Amino acid sequence: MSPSADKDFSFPKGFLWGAATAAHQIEGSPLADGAGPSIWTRFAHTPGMTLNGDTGDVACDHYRRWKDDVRLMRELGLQAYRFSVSWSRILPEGTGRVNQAGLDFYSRLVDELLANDIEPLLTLYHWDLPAALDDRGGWLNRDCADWFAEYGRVLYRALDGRVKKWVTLNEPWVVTDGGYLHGALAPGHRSRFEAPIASHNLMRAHGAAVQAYRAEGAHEIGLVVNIEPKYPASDSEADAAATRRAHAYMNEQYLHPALLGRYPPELKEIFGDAWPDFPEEDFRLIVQPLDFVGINYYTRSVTAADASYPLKAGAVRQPLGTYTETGWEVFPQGLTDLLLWFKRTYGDLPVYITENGAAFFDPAVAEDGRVRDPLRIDYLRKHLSAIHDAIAAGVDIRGYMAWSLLDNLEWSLGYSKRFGIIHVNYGTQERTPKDSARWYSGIIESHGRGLSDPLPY
Ligand code: PNW
Repeated sequence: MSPSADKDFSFPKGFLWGAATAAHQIEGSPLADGAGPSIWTRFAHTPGMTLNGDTGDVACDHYRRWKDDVRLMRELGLQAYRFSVSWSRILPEGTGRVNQAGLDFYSRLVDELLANDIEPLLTLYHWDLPAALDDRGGWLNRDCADWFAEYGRVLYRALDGRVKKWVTLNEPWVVTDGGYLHGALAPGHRSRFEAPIASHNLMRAHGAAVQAYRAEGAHEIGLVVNIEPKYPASDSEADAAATRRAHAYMNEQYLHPALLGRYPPELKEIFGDAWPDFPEEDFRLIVQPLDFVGINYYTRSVTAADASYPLKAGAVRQPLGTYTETGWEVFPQGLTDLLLWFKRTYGDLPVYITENGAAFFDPAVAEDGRVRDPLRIDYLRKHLSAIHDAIAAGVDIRGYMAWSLLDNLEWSLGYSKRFGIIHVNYGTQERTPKDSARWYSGIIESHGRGLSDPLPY
């Protein structure tokens, strides 16, 4: 479980070591060069929606500093970089007219990555829907499947020769739970009735984009989900049932339709009269063969029944647990458990860990130029060890992307949470690799063997 000196940390040949970001969280300049607004630009500019009114207008200024950022990746020895494309830079109205300048930005970025031997993993949708499409109902409109496939096609045609790993959606669960059920994320709706419709349409859009890829593309495409194991808080019947529901809601709601062509029965129980009977033919669109699944892992939850709130059973705080700045328990064993569950349930599909990391309180850049973040090193090390355990148990894991390359905009929490392995000074935009980045760089260089070395502090 925990890294230890006597363990042989060999990782499969070709295992890819990288880091991840998302467009809205790092780019800034959201309306530059003919881009249209996204729902996140609107949301952040609505009073009260984000902490301190923080917006993505500047973020990490990556839109202008991309070349320096690729140089930093190279200096750290990253082999892969997962990023997302902002849909409304490519199609300012969401469909129709293509904005060449937007396409050029990503095309240059991809060229620069390849010139530095860094493999691009491109995510089509990391939450920044074009505002023009939200005006047409956004993910509540069934046409979104066609809109998304059209957008995908533009990118496949422009980049598939150079980008070989594609992701349709990042975390449909967060899009729906945050955007349509609880309203903490754009577009900020709160409706038990909208949530299942948005979820279902996201999955139809995923299916349509994969279908379009098979016609245009020659490499690999997959789906990225955030999942976390649910453990019952006690051995009571009620907690067991709540745990089953929580598991279906977060872990099976998207993987079941995408890989098995059906929803878990608990969803009807959870949503009650808000759960529609979806047309059978929709599942034929949704269940497309995938080349891989991306798993984003941050935490677990210990689940207790909560009669007043059946939609989201209460997560029980662990008195002896270690918690990150976002209030998530550090629980590496959960990642091994989850990966084994994935293999048992869905079979031998290749898996990438497409996000894993933690926000901790980091000290300022010290006089010697270092940012000492031992808790983050400990977090990454234990999770890499947990991944190694899953590989040893036969799960086909092909790579690991640390979240995140840079400190960045944590959505409605603004700039208050730092997940980066590289520190960003938001006043000067100066980047400083934290101790965790230097440590990770050594792990990459040793292809994981360095996990058994003593920690550098
Ligand atoms: C992911 N949850 O979001 C996103 O893909 C990133 O953009 C984000 O910055 C990162 O994790 C850190 O938050 C999540 O509540 C948000 O389970 C919420 C959850 C999971 C992932």
